[in-house]
Amino acid sequence: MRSKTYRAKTMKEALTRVRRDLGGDAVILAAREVRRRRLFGLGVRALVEVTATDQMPPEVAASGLSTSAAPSGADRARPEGGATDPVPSPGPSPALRARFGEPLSRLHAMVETLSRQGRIDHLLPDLPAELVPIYSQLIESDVPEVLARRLVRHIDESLEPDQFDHPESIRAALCQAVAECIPVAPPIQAVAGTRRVVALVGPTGVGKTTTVAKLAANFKLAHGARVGLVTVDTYRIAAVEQLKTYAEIIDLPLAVVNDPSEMTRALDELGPVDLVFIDTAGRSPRDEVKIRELAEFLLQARPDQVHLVLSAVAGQRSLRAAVDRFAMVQVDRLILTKLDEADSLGGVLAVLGLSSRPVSYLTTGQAVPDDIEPADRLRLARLILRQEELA
Ligand SMILES: Nc1nc2c(ncn2[C@@H]2O[C@H](COP(=O)(O)OP(=O)(O)O)[C@@H](O)[C@H]2O)c(=O)[nH]1
Ligand SMILES: [Mg+2]
Repeated sequence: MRSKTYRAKTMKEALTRVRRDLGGDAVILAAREVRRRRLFGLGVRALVEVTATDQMPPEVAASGLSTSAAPSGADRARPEGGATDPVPSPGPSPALRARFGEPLSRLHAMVETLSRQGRIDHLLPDLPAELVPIYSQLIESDVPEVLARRLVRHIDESLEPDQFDHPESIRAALCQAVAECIPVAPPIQAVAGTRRVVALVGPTGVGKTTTVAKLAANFKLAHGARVGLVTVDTYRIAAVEQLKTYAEIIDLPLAVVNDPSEMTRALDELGPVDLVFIDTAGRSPRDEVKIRELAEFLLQARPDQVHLVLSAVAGQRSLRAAVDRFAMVQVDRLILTKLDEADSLGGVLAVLGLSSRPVSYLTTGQAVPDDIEPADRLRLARLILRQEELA
């Protein structure tokens, strides 16, 4: 048994779609006129909304409005032979179960569906049935409720009535709506003969050093750019060693800066390079003093771009904390790491709205230099919605 809501410009059109979809025995559960504000406030459009089900137990069907003009309400039909059936005691007889078992279980399923729908109706009155699974999918992907509601409302307003019949149109509209929430930036440009300085900042362990290595290797090997590295990650000896190892493998000059006053000299010592990547120490978003210290280093380096590195594995709360605290450093872009490890990406979507900075790169594994790609809003939207797997 299926129950669906249809929207059309006229009642005739709605009933035609009900019959075509659910068959001649379809029963109308509700019909009403809905007024929808058009996008960008371009007036109001009136639509007819009809909720119908394809079949019902006879006694329930008789209380509804059927497209095949079944009697309603008072004219309640008895189930065939119902008057002569003995009243079972204490439980239903096998004969009775055989007769009513299936309609009753269907009725039960319908009540379940309506009750689930009821919960969503409470939050989203007027949401067409076709969009209920979309809302559920967003919630399951950890998209915050407020954002999920905004997205389904947007889809509801932007779809034409006949598109509600096509799940692929709904999926495409959802993907588009999510993609529109994701600002992206073009990849870093290396211009021969002009020194560009790019710094990566972010909490500890999110993948800054690995991402610097991926970017540096790609720019040198794939684009033939002259690349230099600077590390201010001097809190942990191992962290400097980590970048040194990459610098040796990729064959790049590396400067270690222990104090902001050494920055200008260190940059000059790299020689004629087109791109400098600055790797920084991971700062706990709670550690305001260290983030100020980081700001000092960056003030001296005068980077062309600062990318805040965020791990997709982090919970929404820590992502928000990182965005808030690193706002003290002038962040221009976001890099999302560890997409391969994240169970869901809905939290990332919420944080993108909060930060309003565009995403520059996505990283998808530990392999240097392969597991990195320039951010693509449709790809990220499909990943968030699980319409696509990481290759
Ligand atoms: N699965 C996965 N692991 C990553 C990714 N990027 C970095 N890592 C791993 O995360 C760990 C911390 O990375 P690191 O670059 O040292 O982080 P940092 O402290 O921010 O510099 C290392 O084990 C990396 O291999 C990624 O995209 N996916
Ligand atoms: Mg590091």
